[in-house]
Amino acid sequence: MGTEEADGISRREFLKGVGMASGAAAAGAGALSGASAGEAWPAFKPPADEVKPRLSAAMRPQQNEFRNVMDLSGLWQFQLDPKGEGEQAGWNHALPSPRPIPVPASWNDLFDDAANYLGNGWYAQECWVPKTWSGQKIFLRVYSANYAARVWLNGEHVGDHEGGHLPFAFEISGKARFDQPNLITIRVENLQKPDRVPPGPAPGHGGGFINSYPATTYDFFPYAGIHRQVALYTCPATHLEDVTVTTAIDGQDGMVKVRARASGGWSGKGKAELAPGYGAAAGTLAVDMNFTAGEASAELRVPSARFWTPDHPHLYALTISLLDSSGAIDRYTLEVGVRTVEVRGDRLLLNNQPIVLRGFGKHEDFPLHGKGLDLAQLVRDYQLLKWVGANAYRTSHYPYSEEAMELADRIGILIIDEIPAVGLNFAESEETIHAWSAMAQSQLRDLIARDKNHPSVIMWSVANEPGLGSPLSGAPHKPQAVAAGSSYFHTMVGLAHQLDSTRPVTFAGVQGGPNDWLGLVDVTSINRYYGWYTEGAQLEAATASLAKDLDALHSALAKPMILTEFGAEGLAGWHSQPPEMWTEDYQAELIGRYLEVARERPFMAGTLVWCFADFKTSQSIIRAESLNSKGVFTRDRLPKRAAHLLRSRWHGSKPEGA
Ligand code: GCB
Repeated sequence: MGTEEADGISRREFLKGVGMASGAAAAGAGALSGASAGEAWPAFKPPADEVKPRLSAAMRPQQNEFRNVMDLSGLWQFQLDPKGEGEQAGWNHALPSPRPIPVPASWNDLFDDAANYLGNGWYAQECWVPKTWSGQKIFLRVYSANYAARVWLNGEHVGDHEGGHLPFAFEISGKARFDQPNLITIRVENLQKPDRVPPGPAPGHGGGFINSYPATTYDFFPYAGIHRQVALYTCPATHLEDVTVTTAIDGQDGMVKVRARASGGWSGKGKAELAPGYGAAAGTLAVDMNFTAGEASAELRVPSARFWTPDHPHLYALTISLLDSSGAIDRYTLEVGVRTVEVRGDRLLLNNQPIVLRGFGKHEDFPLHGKGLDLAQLVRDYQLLKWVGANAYRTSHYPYSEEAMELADRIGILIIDEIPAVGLNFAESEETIHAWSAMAQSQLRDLIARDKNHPSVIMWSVANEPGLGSPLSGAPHKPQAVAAGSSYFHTMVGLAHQLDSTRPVTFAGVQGGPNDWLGLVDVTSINRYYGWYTEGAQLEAATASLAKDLDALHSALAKPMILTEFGAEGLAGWHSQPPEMWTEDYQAELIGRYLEVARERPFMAGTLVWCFADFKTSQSIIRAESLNSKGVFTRDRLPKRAAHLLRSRWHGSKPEGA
């Protein structure tokens, strides 16, 4: 749930508010408050870094005959800096008393003194750069560091980045040495700052999410550290800086449209080749490209194309080459799925057919690794998604790894791809909201730049449960806060459409939140907890409220609708008959009833259970074992009763079946 404590509301008021809220949200559904986008609210400016083109961090490094990648995953040196003295004391040259740490991994589960630590953590690693790389452009890429990083090479500052979950890169050509090892130092800082996205609790409201410790505005543990790989990579002096692929369907044929950008405004010849399957020799279909002032585009017609669907996730291999008189000078290959996504009336269409998303909200979360990339866990999770009959999930509440996206393309999972805008409360000060908007716009640009070519990505989500204070209290919405949120969504949805006209945009709305904001997106996504946070133990009343709420929203907004969250805590091994709250039986019963309400409504384009697996949270009075136990799998991925129920409902359902 939302940001009650951040809004200065005590636990007692929160619980009272929840009690008062029975049916309040349902009764309010359908009523637009009248505050329109931007009303009484100054328009948001783009962040300052938008004026310069983004560095090629978005293009995932790859190894081929022109490009190199050196993955620096492994044991690094590590030191906490609770006094914040490292920079002044010259730790960028050497850590005074380091211990070993794996990269990637969160630091929290590894060292007792780092468990709840908020502050700076320093990483250091030495590496050789091969002489054969001289003359090429060399970059240092950090695939994700939560939540801010400062980077040095051989003691020299090379760049800063704020925000977790997305890659960033700095050019180090001319700085890397070839005759001795290079020292990379990265200072990671995980403070919960109120003006960041995601924000920490506002000053004076230190309790965070229901007095959680460490205090957060959101309901997951603030794992920190270098969460994904660190790599050095190269590009030739003239190289591809960006490739955008969009696809269309023309009868039986697929159309693959490619736009590419070469560095330095380069002009010359290029080639786009499409091979029938990943790993097949290139060259089955080819078209010439002409780069002028760095830009080129091309279109390939794929006769009798195999269209990408979750059941048949067929991928083609697209290779773009830059050519000079001697032949190729750079090359980049990516997997392409030919498919279309469209919102038509109140239906969501994939390849012109209605599609219903069946799946979950997830987390990147696992014991010991925390939010650190764990490929074994990723593969297992996707096996379990298939086992349970899911075809989709939302990357709640931040972007997941590039491998997660790649695997979703390959095995056929649809993704609602979300920026880390969780815990935003539009009753905060104007200054804070402007800071959020700038950071969220930047994150949206980075996310779309990184993930735009994945067929698995079906829509962008620009926030989770933006709030106005205490959403369930039934208190009237403050018009100024509604207007601030409307302006935020107006800006974010407009930006997403401008950057990618091929996918719908949404956000996951909180129960009791204003409908004005939902009116600004393409697909109505709502999180609902009737039967848990409201009308607990009363499943008849809960499902009646749900049905009323869905119908009212549909008649007000007339768009496809997705339940992006619903669920109940199910403590593994707890049972009761009749089903009582906190048992596996109650969890399964509630989920089953929600699915029935959704199935009766053709405008329902998806049911995403909250959530896939139990996950770690900060400590608080509502999270036993510091876990949110709404997973249908345990944290170590064992199925609860709800998982079996979902498997029996979802397996073999038709694409349009809930
Ligand atoms: C929500 C949030 C999610 C929480 C969930 C809960 O609405 O979006 O982050 O974990 O509720 O279980 O309270």
